[in-house]
Amino acid sequence: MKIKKWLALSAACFALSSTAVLAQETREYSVSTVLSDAFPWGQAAEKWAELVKERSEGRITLKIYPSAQLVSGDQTREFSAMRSGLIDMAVGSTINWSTQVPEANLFSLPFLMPDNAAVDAITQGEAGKMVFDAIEKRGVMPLAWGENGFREISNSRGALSKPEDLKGLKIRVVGSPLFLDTFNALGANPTQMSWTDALPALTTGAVDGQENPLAVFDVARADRANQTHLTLWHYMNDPLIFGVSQRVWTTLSPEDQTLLKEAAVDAGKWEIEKARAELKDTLETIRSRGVEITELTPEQHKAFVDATQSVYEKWTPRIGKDLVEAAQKAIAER
Ligand code: X2X
Repeated sequence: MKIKKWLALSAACFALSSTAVLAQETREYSVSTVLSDAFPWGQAAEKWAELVKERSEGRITLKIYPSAQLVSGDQTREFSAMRSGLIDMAVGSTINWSTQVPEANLFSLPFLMPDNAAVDAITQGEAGKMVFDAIEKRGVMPLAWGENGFREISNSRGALSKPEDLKGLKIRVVGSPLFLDTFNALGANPTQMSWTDALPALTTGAVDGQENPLAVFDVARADRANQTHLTLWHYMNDPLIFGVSQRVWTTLSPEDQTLLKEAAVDAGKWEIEKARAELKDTLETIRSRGVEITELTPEQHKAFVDATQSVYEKWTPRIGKDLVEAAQKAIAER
C-alpha cells in the first residue's frame, strides 16, 4: 500500500516537473520596431522571428510589436527601454538609438556615405565594430545590421536643388539633436517629432517637408500628405541594428545566443539585399503618382556638402574622432 502511494506520488511529481521543464524551455520575447512589416524594416524583424522559430523548433518565439508601441510611439526611448529590460529585443535605427549612444550619430553625419559600398565599408569593418562595442557597453548586445536606407528629402512647396531652396521650410526631423544642426545649417526650420506624429503634421500642412528613405515615402503614401517634390540627395543612410537587452542575453545558453545571432545576421542580409533591389521600382512608383523627382548635379551636391561642414566640427568630438576617422578611411579605401 505504502509503496503504491509512493509510486503514484512520484509519478505525479515527474509529470509536474516535466511540464515545468517544457514551460521553461518554450520562451517568448518582445521585439520592438518603429515600422511594421509593410516596410522592409518590419520585414527584417519578421524574417528574424521566422528563422528563430524554425531553428529552435518552436522553442523560442519572437513576438514583434511594431509602430514603437512598447514606448507609446516615442521611438527615441526604444534603446533605454531595452536597456532597462522593458523591451527584450529590437530591430532599431541608428538614428533612434543615437540619443543614448552618441557613437551611433556617425551615420547621421551629412553626406558621409556616398553609396552602398560606403555604408558596407563602415558596417562590415573596424568602424562598425566600434559602434557595436559602444552599444554593448551601454547594455544592449548588438547582433547584426539591417538597413532603413538612404534618406531623401521631400516637401510640399517646390523643387529643392540648392541650400537656399530650404530657407525657412519647416522640416520634420526625428528627435535626435544632430538633425537640428544639419537643417539649421541649411537655413531650414527643423522641428522634431516622432514618426507617429509626422504624417498628420504633413497632411495638415503644419510642416512643409520631411526626410526618409524611398521605401518609407512610398509605403506611407507621403504623396498624399502633400509631398509633391522629392530630391534625391542621399544625405545619410540609417542602418538598422538587431539588438538584445543584456538582461535577456545573459540568461541565454551559448547555443541559443548563437542561434539568435546567426538568424539575425541572415535576416539582416536578406533584408538589405531586398531593400536595395526594390529601390528602382519604388522610385518609379513614386514618380508615377505625380511626385516631381529632382536629382542633383555634382556641383549642386557639393553646395549641400559645403553648407553642412559645421555639423562635422560640432559632432566629431561627440561621436569620437577615432571612430569618424576609421569610417572615413574605410570609405576612402572601399
Ligand atoms: O521616424 C523616422 O523618420 C523613421 C521611421 O525613419 C525612423 O524611425 C528613423
